[in-house]
Amino acid sequence: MADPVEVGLRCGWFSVKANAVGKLWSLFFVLSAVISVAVCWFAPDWQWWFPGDGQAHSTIGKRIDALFYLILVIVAVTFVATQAVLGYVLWRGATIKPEEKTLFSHGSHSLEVIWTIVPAAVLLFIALYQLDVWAQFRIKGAIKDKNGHMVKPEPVAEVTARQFEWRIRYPAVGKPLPPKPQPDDIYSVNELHVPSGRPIEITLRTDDVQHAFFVPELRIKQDAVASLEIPVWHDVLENRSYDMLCAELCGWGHYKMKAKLFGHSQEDFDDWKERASVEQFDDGFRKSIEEK
Ligand SMILES: [Cu+2]
Repeated sequence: MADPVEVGLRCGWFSVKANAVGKLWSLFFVLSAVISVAVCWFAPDWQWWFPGDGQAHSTIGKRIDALFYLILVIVAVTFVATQAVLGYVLWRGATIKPEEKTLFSHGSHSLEVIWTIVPAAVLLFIALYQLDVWAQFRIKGAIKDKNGHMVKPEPVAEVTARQFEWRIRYPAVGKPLPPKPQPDDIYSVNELHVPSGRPIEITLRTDDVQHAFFVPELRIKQDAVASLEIPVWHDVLENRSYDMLCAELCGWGHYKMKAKLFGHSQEDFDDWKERASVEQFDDGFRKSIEEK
């Protein structure tokens, strides 16, 4: 038969060890919440959040970022509260005295009602709150410019994805974008030029497999689906270039579909089109005749 003194000592040792492990877990859960919040707080300054300089460069992109931050705050508050309760319970369990009574619970009806209704209300709030952003992203009649005015986006180009490049068709200078190719259309490859400061529309197509038009800094992403012509609208708030990518694994050369989107002032856009048109239709012969 085991010596009762020895058994008592052994239980004491185990309970000291269990208490230490309990405290360790408690600190782990609390610290993980503290570290997560600290990282979230500083991440935008460290540019860990979003590509480029961390800012959205389109009106819809700014709204999408605002939604992201709203959801992040809701999730962060829930996470911190959960971790704090978990840490407290573990700490309390690890430091409870042998003479204290342990609390046994077989569930609480009120608590269950609360933690069902509160998340449902939060989800309903997010669903209703984001309706306006979704409408601007997907419903043409709801597009607003940077000043909040309803506008009709101007069709500027047809963007056709193909393995493995972007072919872009613009109308001739001074003409609207024709639905079908015309002899005087202007073409570019892997360079999309658009006027900045107002909503524009591109028609997205694919010649072969499924691709995805993605401009991370504008927060614009749209699949290009075979046999469909999909209108994509957005504005570009600055006159500069942005990475334009394919976000669908479309084949062995998918990595090559890295292109550029250029935002121009109206004047620079018109100049670019003029130059592109002259360059495209110059056969070298006509120019030499004109020079003589
Ligand atoms: Cu691709």
